[in-house]
Formats: sequence, structure tokens, C-alpha cells
Amino acid sequence: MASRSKRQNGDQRSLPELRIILLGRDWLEKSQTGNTILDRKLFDTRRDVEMCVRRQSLVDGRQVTVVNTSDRCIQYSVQDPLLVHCNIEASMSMCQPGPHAFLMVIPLNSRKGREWTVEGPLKLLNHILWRHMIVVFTQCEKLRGMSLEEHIARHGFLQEMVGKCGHRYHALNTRANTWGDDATKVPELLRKIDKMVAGGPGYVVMNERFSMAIEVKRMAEEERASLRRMKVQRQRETLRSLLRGMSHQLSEAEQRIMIVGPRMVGKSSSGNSILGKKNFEAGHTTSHSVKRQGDITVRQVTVVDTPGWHGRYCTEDTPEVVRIQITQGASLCAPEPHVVLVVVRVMKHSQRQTGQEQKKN
Ligand SMILES: Nc1nc2c(ncn2[C@@H]2O[C@H](COP(=O)(O)OP(=O)(O)OP(=O)(O)O)[C@@H](O)[C@H]2O)c(=O)[nH]1
Ligand SMILES: [Mg+2]
Repeated sequence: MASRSKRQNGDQRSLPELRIILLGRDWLEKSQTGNTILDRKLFDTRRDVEMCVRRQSLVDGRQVTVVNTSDRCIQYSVQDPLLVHCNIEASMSMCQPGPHAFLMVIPLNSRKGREWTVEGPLKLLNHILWRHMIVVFTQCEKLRGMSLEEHIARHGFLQEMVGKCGHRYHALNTRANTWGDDATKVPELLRKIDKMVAGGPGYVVMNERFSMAIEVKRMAEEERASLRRMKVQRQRETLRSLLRGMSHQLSEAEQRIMIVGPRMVGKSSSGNSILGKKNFEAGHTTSHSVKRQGDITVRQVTVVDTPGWHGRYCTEDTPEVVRIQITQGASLCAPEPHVVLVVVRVMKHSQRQTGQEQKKN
């Protein structure tokens, strides 16, 4: 490292700090690229990790930060563009205030990287990222006399990738014997990064939208959320007007509502919605019938929440202790409830599970 510092002192650019994010399918290659750039063995090359890793070092007298991303960042991105966004965002958050360069590391011996071009993400990442991207080819000794340009010309996906990067690419030797050996071609790579940054808009900032597809997806999600909010609002209004209608019809000063239904369908939550307060412990199993009161319009409303019955209907499957509690719920509405609300879940369990699984993925 010292030898390189001496050599490069006269050549140093004005950038005080350099922040780099490594992309690519091959963990080992990326880690070795990171170590080569930082001139020290800071990334663990023995194992892949499924998260972003940041390492820093002084290179040629300037602070260089390198963030390595998980291989999955790309693998999964093909199926789920949202993951590109999350992974890129995660790596960028480790590179504050923003990365100067993305290096797409592609070892010469494999066709890895193809999925970045042919199968989708090439289109997903927006132009801002591509403007800061340089393709880094490693293992170039495998060219066996062929020039790198010839190799690129032979592979359409590499041509496409390099083209997307404004024809910025670099052959890096990650296996040079000595750290700081100029054979690594690190100084040349840093000069290429400096040139790219100098000719462009500096570093990429966090709040940029990284992908057109992500943006479209986000808008669709927002629309769905807004529809859901409107639906809930309509349901609430219907419920309120029902209650108001009932208040006009009934002469009693008090209105008594008993809530029953299967387990975990939202009985306690419904009671809270009616009274407009967190009177019942939603989210926890209700084991005893509970009576709570509140004022809605000019009427006092009593709501009795009951434990859920087992199965679809209140049959023998329901333990006796629960059935007794439900019966006692009715007596809490003495002399009798004006209305018994049976709460059911609209979404079937299987649908809910599928939804949750999708969410998890
Ligand atoms: N998505 C969704 N979740 C709800 C709704 N209502 C309630 N929940 C959730 O479903 C879970 C159960 O709600 P509760 O109100 O405790 O259901 P419960 O019927 O009283 O449950 P038990 O007393 O155990 O029988 C909670 O995590 C609620 O947040 C709803 O309308 N939509
Ligand atoms: Mg409950």
C-alpha cells in the first residue's frame, strides 16, 4: 500500500473520499475486488453472507469505503423488483451520503452477470445507477491471448451491459501477489471512477427513485391501500348509520350489543370500533365475557364481548367453559341484548396464509 501511495501522490484528484458499492453474482470475486481496491484483506473471502458488508481503508491517502452486497441482491431481483430496491437501498444506507460508483464485478470464467442484462434488472435499475456504474472484469488471465474487447464483442449480454454503463469497464487483477502491486490496476480503476464522477452528477443520493418498475409498483400499492382505506371508511359509516337508525327506533336510553362469533375473527376489535375506544383487548384471546360502555350520539351503548366459539358454529366442539361464558355474555346485556352481532372473517384462512407467505417472500 505504501508503495502505491508514493506512486500516486502526484496523481491525486480532488475527491477527498471515495464510496463504492460492489454488485455482482460472485461473492468471492466481489470480496477479492474489495480487498484489492482497499489494499488490505478486509472482506472475508471464506464465506458468503446474506447482507451488505462495509469496509474502509486509506488508499493513496484518501478514505475509500467499499460496500459489498449479497449475491442474492441479484438472484432474487429477477423475480421481485422490490428486492432490488431494498438491497440497493440497504447498500446505499451504508455509504452515506451516497456512493460515487457501482462496480459490477464479472469474473471472466463465468456467464454470471447475464441475468443483469437479459432477464430483467438491466431494465429495472434506472439511469441514475447506470450513470455511476463501471463493469469490472476479473480473472482476465483466462482470456488466453484474446483481448478483453474481443471477449465482450463475443457476448451480447456483456456488450449490452458495457453499453449501459457508457462503455466504462476495467480489467482488475484481484490475484496479484503483493498488495499494492500496480499489476492490480487499482490506480487506473480509481482514475476511471474519478473521471466518471467528475463528468457526472457526483454521488448518488438516497432519496432518488432507483427503478421505474419499483415506482409503478409503489404507486399500485398506494392505490390499493387507498381503496382499502375507503372501504373501511364506508364500512364504518354503514355501521354508524345502522346504529343511528337503531337509536331512532328504540325507545330505551341504552342500547345493548352482544358480540359473538368464532375465535380470532375480530370480535374484540369490532367492539372497540363501535365504542371508538380500546375497551377490549384485541389481539389477545378473550376468555371471559366483558361488558364495556360508551356514549354514541345521545345514547349510552353497552357492548359485551364474548370468547370465540370453536369451529364455524357454536357446537359441541366448543368447550363447555367457553359456552358458559358466551351465555353469561347474554346476561351482561340484561334484560336482553337489542342486537347480537355475529362477526365472521371474510377472507378464508388459506387466502390469508397465501397473502402472508407472499409478504414474507
Ligand atoms: N386484517 C384485519 N385484521 C383484523 C381485523 N379485525 C381484527 N383484526 C386482527 O385480528 C386479530 C384478532 O382480533 P381480535 O379482535 O382480538 O379477535 P377476537 O375475535 O376478539 O379474538 P378472540 O378473542 O381470540 O376470539 C388481531 O390481531 C386484530 O388486529 C380486520 O378487520 N382486518
Ligand atoms: Mg376477543
